[in-house]
Amino acid sequence: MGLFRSSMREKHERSYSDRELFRRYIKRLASYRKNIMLIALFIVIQAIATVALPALIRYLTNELDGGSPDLVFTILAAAGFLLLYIINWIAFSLQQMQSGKYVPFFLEEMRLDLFKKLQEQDMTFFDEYMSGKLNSIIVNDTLDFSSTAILISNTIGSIVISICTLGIIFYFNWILALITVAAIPALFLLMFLLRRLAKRVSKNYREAISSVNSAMVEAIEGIQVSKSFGQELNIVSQFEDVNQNYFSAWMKLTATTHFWRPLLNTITSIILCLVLYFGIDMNISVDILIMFVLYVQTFFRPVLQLARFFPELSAGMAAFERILSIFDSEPNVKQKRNAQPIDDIKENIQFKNVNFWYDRDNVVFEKLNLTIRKGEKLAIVGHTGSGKTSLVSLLSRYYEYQGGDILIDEQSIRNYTLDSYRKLYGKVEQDVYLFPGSIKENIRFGRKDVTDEDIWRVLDIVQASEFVHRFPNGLETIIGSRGRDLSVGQRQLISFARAILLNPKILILDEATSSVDAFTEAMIQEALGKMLEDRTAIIVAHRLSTIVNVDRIIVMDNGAIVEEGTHEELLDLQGKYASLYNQYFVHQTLDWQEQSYSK
Ligand code: M5T
Ligand code: MG
Repeated sequence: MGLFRSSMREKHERSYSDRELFRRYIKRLASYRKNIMLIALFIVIQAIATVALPALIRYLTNELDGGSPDLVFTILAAAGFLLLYIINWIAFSLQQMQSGKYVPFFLEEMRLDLFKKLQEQDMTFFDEYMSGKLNSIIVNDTLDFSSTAILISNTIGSIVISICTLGIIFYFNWILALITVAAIPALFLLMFLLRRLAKRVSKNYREAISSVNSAMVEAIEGIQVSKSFGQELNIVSQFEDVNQNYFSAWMKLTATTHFWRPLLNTITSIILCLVLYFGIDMNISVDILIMFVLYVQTFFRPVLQLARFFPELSAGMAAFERILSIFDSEPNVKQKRNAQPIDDIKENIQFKNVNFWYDRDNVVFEKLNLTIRKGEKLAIVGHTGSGKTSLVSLLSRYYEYQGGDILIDEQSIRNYTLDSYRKLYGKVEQDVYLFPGSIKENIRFGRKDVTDEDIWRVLDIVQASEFVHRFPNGLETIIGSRGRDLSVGQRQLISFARAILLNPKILILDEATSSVDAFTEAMIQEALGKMLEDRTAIIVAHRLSTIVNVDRIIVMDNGAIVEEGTHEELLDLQGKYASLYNQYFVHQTLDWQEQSYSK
């Protein structure tokens, strides 16, 4: 499957026993028991009206047999029919109305719960779940699962109809009644056995549709890369594979869930033939025989519904299993039960013998030690992949570390409430993400107490008010997803403003490697100077202009801090920093640029 192979990988998967699934299913439905009972009641009313019909027909046949009926009788009989149909119709409409109210509610509640659960997760979860798959669970699986929500009501209704019909036919002729029920045990056994197959094919189907979603999302995310490499056709053909896989999973699902329908109809027909044959053989009266034939049909309709219960439930459960796997994903990053709030840093931040890995096979930090004083401006430099982003991600509690501890004022950061802890930080990510919406909303980011003046003030601080003013709609300018309508530098300034608005005690900046033009560079530099005032700042630095101005630079190599000091001190060391400087940073000095232009 080439590029999309990983989108077809289902990690984080859990499986549940049928019992466990059913228990959780019932629990989920518990708060809707009133609706379920009401729907079942309307089904039962329909059932009674339906069950009464053959009896009425039998009565009529009996009367007609005796000679020409009088007018009153005919009118009464017609009225009886009409009444039964009207009752049926009203009960059916009420049942539909109830389902129409409750199923969307059920769906909405489940989607909301899932969405909340996603927000609780830390980054490990999002590294493992592709966004396409999550999208598929929240949109498709919940929709399919919610269709099982009325399964229970249908089943209750069906049980009641079957029992009523059974009682009536046994009352009239127990031999014919026995013939009628003879096939039932076999039918149920078949359906019970089918449930595993149904669950398996449904599960494959769900995985296939989620792969299509993931592939679609990844392909759109990567569209620029595909275009720049002229690989659009190649991507299409790889998508075709994923799509083909979905197609065959779908075919299997349809085949499994539908092949038994004609089978069940055949069984009903055979039973009908047998009832007719033995009925005639036993010489029973025509009216009873007609009634019996009608009751066999009335009886089998709910039985078919009941028999479908297992395969339908299993198919729904395949969706439910995926939904539960999200509900049951416990975030790794958790606050301790008696966690305390924190509102400022008094002394320092300490990394003590911190061990960390994303993946057990690739350890990022082993016994990492670092102390950052309050108010210090610290720069982290190092080759790509040396662990700079990982260090600040740990501090932001995106990931849980596996060994050692990170302390603020001698207290483990795990002892602080997550909410208050995260409020200490303002963070500008390496890969700036802006939401599709107005510039104002992106900076304000949900905070209600922020006025336009506040926003202009932070835009001033980060030197961005000028370009925002130039947009005809100013703060209300709508930017595309990921901020596509802005230049890279502009996006960065907006994300600076967003971070500064929070007035954080600690500012974390993961500079993007992409170089901006000299003018923006100067703007960012000036913005930075103001942003860092009176704060503790940790900057993953890619710009010379940033590193020369900080209090201390640490040099990372392969997950370890190998050197530290100021720019001059480190240059004098003639070690790792000096070589990094000569590789990266020297190109950014004015001297170097003047030299190279004059050549
Ligand atoms: C440090 C690995 C990566 C590297 C090491 C983000 C991330 C990193 N890694 C993972 O296995 N999974 C992940 O999700 O961790 O990576 P880093 O901290 O991102 O490095 P950096 O910030 O110094 O690099 P750069 O390129 O941003 O300058 O071995 O494989
Ligand atoms: Mg990085």
